[in-house]
Amino acid sequence: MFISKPNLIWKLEVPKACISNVPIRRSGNYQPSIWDYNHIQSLKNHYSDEKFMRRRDELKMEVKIMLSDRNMKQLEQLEIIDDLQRLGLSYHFEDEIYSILNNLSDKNSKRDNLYAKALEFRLLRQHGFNIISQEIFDGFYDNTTGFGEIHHNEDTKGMLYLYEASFLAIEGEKELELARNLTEKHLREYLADKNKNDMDQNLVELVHHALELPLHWRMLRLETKWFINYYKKRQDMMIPFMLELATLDFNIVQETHIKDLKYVARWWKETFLAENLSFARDRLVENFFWTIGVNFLPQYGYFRRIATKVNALITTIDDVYDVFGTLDELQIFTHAIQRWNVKELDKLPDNMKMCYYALDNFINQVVADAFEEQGIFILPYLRNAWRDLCKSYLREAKWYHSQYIPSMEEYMDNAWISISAPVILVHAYFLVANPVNEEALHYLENNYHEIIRCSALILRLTNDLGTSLDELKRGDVPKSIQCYMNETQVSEEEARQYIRVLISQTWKKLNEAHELAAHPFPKIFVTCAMNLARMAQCMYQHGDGHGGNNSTTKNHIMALLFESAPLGYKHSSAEKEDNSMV
Ligand code: 0FV
Ligand code: MN
Ligand code: MN
Ligand code: MN
Ligand code: MN
Repeated sequence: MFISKPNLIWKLEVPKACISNVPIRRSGNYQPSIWDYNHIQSLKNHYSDEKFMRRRDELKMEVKIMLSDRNMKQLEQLEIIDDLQRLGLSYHFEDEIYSILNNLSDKNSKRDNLYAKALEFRLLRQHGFNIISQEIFDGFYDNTTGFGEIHHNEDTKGMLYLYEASFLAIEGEKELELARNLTEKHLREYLADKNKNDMDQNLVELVHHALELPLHWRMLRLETKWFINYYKKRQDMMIPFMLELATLDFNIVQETHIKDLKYVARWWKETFLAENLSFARDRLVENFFWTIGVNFLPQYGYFRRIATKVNALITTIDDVYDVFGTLDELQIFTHAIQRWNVKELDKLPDNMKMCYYALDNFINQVVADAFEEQGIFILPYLRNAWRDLCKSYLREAKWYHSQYIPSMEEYMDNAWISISAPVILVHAYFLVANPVNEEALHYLENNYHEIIRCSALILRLTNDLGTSLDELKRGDVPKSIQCYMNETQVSEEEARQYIRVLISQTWKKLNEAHELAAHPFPKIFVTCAMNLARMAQCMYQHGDGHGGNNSTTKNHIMALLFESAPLGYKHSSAEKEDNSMV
């Protein structure tokens, strides 16, 4: 077989150190921010009025009454839970949902249709119930014919739900892997069907959406915005008060997000980092968008504010290493961070000093807040995470400057740290856990927990798929795709396919880590870690959604932050003023 030779595009010239003491620096070629500071600060509040809160409480009560109806069929209850989750409302009904699912799992249900089984399986797994896939699909799966029988029935809805359920698999669940392949094939054929016009258009749309990205990998808030619209069209299977609640709740929560955004935009302006480190990405709104993906819940405003600062500092310091610094400077900077010693900064350019100070000030403030709030001293944990990150950045810088191409293993070993997920999640832990747990601290220090590692791997691999071509053009270390090509002599497309397989496998490990992490981590932290992986899928699905000013991210940000969900005829006064940015 002919194996195409990899195209060694990453072997670019490394600029010679200096000419007359002025270092030659790379350029990130990053475009300025597309978001206007004054516009952000001028955004108006529409949903703070008491009447909206009162209406929301009434509607919540209606849902609670519905969920407690003992005459409702179990399948109907499951469908409502699924809808509540997709509508972004489940956080209001956690106790009710838990109690319904808990009663189910005791009963070891005997559902006779695939759709119902798959839905039940997905919901139970999502909520951490220990459920064995072989058992639940017993009767549909056969050791010799696999899921072959159902293919015959052309049960597309069942296929779709089994497809979505298959993403909850953990390693070694062979039948779910087969199920995924089989259902995906069926669903693709279904979409390719020429008689599409005669088909149920709502189902067509849902299948299309699922094949674009499975539900389990989706960023919840964008799914909510999409699903509200979809739900509206589902006339016969739509409960009007749930639609009204979802719409109203989306808009109320959006306003708390806007408040957080205004705050972080002011902070960012006051750091002057964008002006003084003009080579770096000025991506405050995008950095904030990540935090909504990780935790959108309205009561976690402090989380989003601090997490946005973390993201902004990461994005800037990553560019110091990848674009701006000479190897000498980066060594000095890294050393100063290792010892947390300002005196070592003397020889550095002023903007790198500023960067150090911005980081130091930021950490000190978070440490002071935590001390005031919980009486704990978290400085060592935060500093330690940044030390690890900077060390991994320096390692890549050394590879780049010596034109070294690491093996895949060597690369990955460093790359899950250099993608910054450990820094993000160590901070996240202290921002959501109250009180902190001694055992959890151990997994944040010298021995990152599996849930952090898996989330980090997905962030790294999706980032490499989305950003590596631009990175190589500007001059950067070979990323996973290139390391793999170099090691195995496969083509770029084959290497990309391999990375996609790795991502799928890592999701299975992440699903398993989700169970493992339930002790000692609080549920909200585990959710944040999973959501970081989901956010990565969202950001890098169509190229570099973070740094590249791409229109997908712009549209997503518009939909979540600057465009409200249209209410029906009620309360329309709140929508008169348009917040749109463009
Ligand atoms: C850097 O991107 C960057 F912004 C990261 C690490 C994405 C995730 C971070 C945030 C949530 C802010 P880039 O592709 O330049 O990262 P690498 O590690 O490939 O240089
Ligand atoms: Mn970079
Ligand atoms: Mn980097
Ligand atoms: Mn990258
Ligand atoms: Mn989309």
